[in-house]
Amino acid sequence: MKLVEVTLRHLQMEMKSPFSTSFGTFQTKDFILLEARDEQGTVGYGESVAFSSPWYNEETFKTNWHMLEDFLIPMLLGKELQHPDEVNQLFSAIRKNNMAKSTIEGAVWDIYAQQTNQSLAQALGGTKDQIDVGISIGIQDSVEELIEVVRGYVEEGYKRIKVKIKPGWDVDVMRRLREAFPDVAIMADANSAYRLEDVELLKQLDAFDLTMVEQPLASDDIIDHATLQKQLSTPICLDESIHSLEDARKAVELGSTKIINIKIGRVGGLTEAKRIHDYCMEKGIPVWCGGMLEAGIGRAHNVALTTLPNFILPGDTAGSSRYWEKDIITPEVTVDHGVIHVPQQAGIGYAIDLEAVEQYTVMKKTYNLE
Ligand code: OSB
Ligand code: MG
Repeated sequence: MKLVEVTLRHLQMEMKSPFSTSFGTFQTKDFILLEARDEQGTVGYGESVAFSSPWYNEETFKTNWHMLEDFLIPMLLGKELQHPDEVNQLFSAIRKNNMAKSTIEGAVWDIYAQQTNQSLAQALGGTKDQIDVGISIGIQDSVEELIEVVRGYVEEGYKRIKVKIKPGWDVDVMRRLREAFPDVAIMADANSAYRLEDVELLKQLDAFDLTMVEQPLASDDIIDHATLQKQLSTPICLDESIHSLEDARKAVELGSTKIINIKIGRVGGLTEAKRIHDYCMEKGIPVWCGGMLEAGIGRAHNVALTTLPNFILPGDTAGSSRYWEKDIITPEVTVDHGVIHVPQQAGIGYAIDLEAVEQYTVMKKTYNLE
């Protein structure tokens, strides 16, 4: 396989409803859709999960464009590859910028799966033909509204409800949610809104039988999380702190995390995501697939990754219609009683909807060999 042409598009899509976290609110999504063509004419797609502001991590839509245009695309154009894992190795010469790396690595995996006549799930070593999914719910204006929103998704069959918390929207919210839904799997995601000094407050969450609390402390921390975990009975799950297999190993060895949220973009691509999965499986650490409010291409990649056997807990990969009036793939990703049926065709198993893509395109640029 050898890439001969890459096109970057700036897509802009409006979310059906705003999504609020402890660090900010999302309404309009600006992101990069990457199309790569190899010398045999096979076309693969990748989606950047970087947001337009550096709130979740340091990357942005624009830093990803810069990294792709000035470094990553030139490194891959014309390069003969036997296997997508080689991309991870090649890119190790460039520090961080994991979401940018993942954007083009994902397209290479897509091409590889098509050319070896396997679904992306099979190409990754996936074993499931359906995956269990949960849903992540942003901070609402009132607890009453939150309960109504949760009720709707519980009725749709989502297998786990995650709610965002932040100081002032935490213990009381979780108490009332647990009272309203005594038997539902519920978890909380703080997106780094607390400090170790908040331990007494965080300990109060132990009363609500939460499946886990996600990333309570700083995004670059694995030391204080270990100290906190010793005082909590609720398992801690790290998200922002884990960028690589090495990060995962250190966090697990320190006891900073009992569960890991794997996001393909955050760890630099599917190859690294699979390595973290394999390591966690060996260590008895369950993993699940996180979400970045993806459009269809990123969502399809999440579906494929989640078919690996240690994705034991339901992920955040909800159906397309939870986010978008119209997604950029056909069919859209649909959830049936909390389950996504994994497509079996070669490649990602969802076709790009070029008409929708054109509609959302703000700008595009093509890069050729030579
Ligand atoms: O921390 O998992 C997160 C959305 C934006 C940024 C960070 C996170 C999230 C979510 C939503 O929780 C997951 C999704 O539905 O895609
Ligand atoms: Mg999170």
